[in-house]
Amino acid sequence: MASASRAALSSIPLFHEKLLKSNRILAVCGAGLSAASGLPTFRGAGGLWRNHNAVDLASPDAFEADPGLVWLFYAYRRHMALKAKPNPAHHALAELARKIPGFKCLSQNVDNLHVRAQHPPNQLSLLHGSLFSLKCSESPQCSWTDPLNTADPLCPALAPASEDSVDPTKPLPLLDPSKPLADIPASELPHCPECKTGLVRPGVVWFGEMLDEGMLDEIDGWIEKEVVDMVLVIGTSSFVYPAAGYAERARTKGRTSVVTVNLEITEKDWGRMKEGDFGFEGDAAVLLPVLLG
Ligand code: BV8
Repeated sequence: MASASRAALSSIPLFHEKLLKSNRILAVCGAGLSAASGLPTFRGAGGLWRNHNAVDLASPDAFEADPGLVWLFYAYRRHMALKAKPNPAHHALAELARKIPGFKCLSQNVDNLHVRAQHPPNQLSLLHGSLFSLKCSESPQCSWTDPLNTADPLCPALAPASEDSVDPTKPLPLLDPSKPLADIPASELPHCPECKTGLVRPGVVWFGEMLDEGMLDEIDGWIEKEVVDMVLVIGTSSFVYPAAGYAERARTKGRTSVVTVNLEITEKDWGRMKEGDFGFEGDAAVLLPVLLG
């Protein structure tokens, strides 16, 4: 099938026309949304953390094998996210939610920046949890959680992850792969205050872990309830499932516009777009206020 013309696919006036007629909009957001806030993405340059692939550290096995290393990785990301600020893209999405009750935002990001941009909570689903929620690693046997913990550092042993470099243009000392990382014994990591035996872990969804079933059912129900007029796919490589599957799941042939907002849109991406879809290449923090404003 001939792909739609590039001019139509990237036309802001045509996009605005469709937006005006849209009552049910779904957004699927990824790390690119927070790039302008200074937070590294997973597969871009930021994909590596001290020669470790971020994806390898985000797993129960990695935590089991070396909880100290995984906690340093998360303590570093907590520290960076606390220093970061929501950018105009987060605010544009929050503004859209206030304007359109039928707008629902799904985010893969765990940096809490949507919440800090005052995104209406009933129109936001954090698919992969949050860096700032804590839970017991013995869950579900132990139900202890701390929904919002912003301690930085979380404990003395993790202080190296909160040390800023004297020269702000230099990476954190912790990131210097030439500097060996101190081995942190589990005894120096926070333990569950309820069961006393389990280690505290970040309240994020790791690879190989189920997402919250109640949240998944609620999203499925929302998609199936009525036609979705528009799906905004913002700053994501659409690599991780089930998040990556929502755009096509929500598409009703001939009715739903899938709108890609990404720093890089490849020829393959353009070729996959259908009549009525849109593609806008650039920084989400620059594009979203123009598109949604
Ligand atoms: C699940 C939280 C059911 C933690 C994350 C084997 C066993 C089990 C499951 C699987 C398996 N094989 C495959 C799977 C499924 C697996 C999966 O998808 N794997 C991938 C690697 C193929 N999924 C799961 O495991 C999920 N659970 O399926 O449960 C199950 C359970 C057991 C057994 C069977 C099935 C759980 C996945 C959740 C993992 N947790 N995060 C943490 O953050 O540390 S994932 C994490 O990585 C993010 O949350 C996000 O989802 C993903 C990174 O993707 P992006 O956000 O898109 O970021 P990326 O860097 O890739 O791309 C950035 C994009 O932005 C780029 O396109 C770039 O061009 C663009 N960009 C950059 N700058 C800008 C920009 N765009 C605009 N403006 C800019 N300025």
